[in-house]
Amino acid sequence: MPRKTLAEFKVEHLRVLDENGHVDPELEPDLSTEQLHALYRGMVRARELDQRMLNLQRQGRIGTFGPCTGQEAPSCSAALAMKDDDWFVGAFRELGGRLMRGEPLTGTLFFHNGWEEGNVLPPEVSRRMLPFTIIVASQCLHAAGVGFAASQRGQGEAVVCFSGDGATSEGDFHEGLNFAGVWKAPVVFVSQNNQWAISVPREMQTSSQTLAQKGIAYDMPCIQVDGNDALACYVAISEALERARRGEGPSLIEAVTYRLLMHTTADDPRKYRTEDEEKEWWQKEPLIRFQKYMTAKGIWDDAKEEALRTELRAEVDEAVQTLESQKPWPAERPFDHVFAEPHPSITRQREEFLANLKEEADA
Ligand SMILES: Cc1ncc(C[n+]2csc(CCOP(=O)(O)OP(=O)(O)O)c2C)c(N)n1
Ligand SMILES: [Mg+2]
Repeated sequence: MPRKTLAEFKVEHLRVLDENGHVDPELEPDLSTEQLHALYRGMVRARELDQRMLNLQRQGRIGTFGPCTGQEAPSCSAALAMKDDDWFVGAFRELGGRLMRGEPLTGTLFFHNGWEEGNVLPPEVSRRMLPFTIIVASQCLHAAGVGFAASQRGQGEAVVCFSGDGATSEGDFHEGLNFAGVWKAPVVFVSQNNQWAISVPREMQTSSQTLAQKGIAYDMPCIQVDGNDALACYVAISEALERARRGEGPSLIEAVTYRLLMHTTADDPRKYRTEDEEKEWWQKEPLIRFQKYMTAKGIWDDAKEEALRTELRAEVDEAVQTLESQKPWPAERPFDHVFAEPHPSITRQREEFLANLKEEADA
């Protein structure tokens, strides 16, 4: 019997804007000036808040958080491509997209100050967004379920789910993709390959040539994009959303990017990577190339940049003031949010925690 080839696969890479902001006109999406401005504004807004949060954390004014600097493009592009009724399922490095979908600046400030309430969207935000997920890759399971439910309702909702490169080595990632595939759930999985899972480099935690190809196992279309190119991210996510809405099931997009800062403010990247590597990636970061692209198109200039930065800094100032004008926070408050109903184990832990606090105060 001759051997037969049953299937062959290829993985494409997509880039629309190069590092200098030059666009490939064949691939350029048809976005209005208003949309391009909104996308850039979303990315700069995340960068401004991220930088301020880093300063606040260093001054002891907020708790630990994971900066998103350098990774603004994938989630902001997704927010631009999504409809209001779609579901945004993030991990913990999608600040830009969350803000573009209406989360207030105070949300992340409260949350990273230990106030779980920061995760609750105010009633006027109608766009759908699941809370922050710290448990690596667990959101892929939620996304598959949300997508399945959406397909049962049949109202054309889709889901965009973010995870990291490290997440692709977790069981939850594979289980989520597997069932999304079986159910033909309308889910766009975006894997933000920022090269690092804390101190573990991408090549030490998976031998796959690309992360995109992990979708092939679940029979879903997959593509690798330049994740610092907001236009490539937008094109790939839009195509995958259209496919999802047509009932053709999930897709996997690998967005190649870089975590320019520390994993979280509790981490020191100097211990495991070189400054040269970081410098190289600062040359490729997403904001500068987008600004150059808009400038070449004649829709951006220094005055607009200055005005945008001034406006956003004032907005961030105001959010920080709101955070800092809150009344003192009861230290045991996080126990309120573990379960909807009181639970004996949580009640016991709360009591133990309060007893320890009292002991420390009396000491
Ligand atoms: C299930 C689980 N294991 C371990 C951790 C600790 N942890 C938090 S983030 C992280 C690395 C995640 O790497 P990646 O998926 O690449 O996302 P990135 O932080 O780079 O955005 C780890 C191991 C966790 N939160 N959850
Ligand atoms: Mg990573």
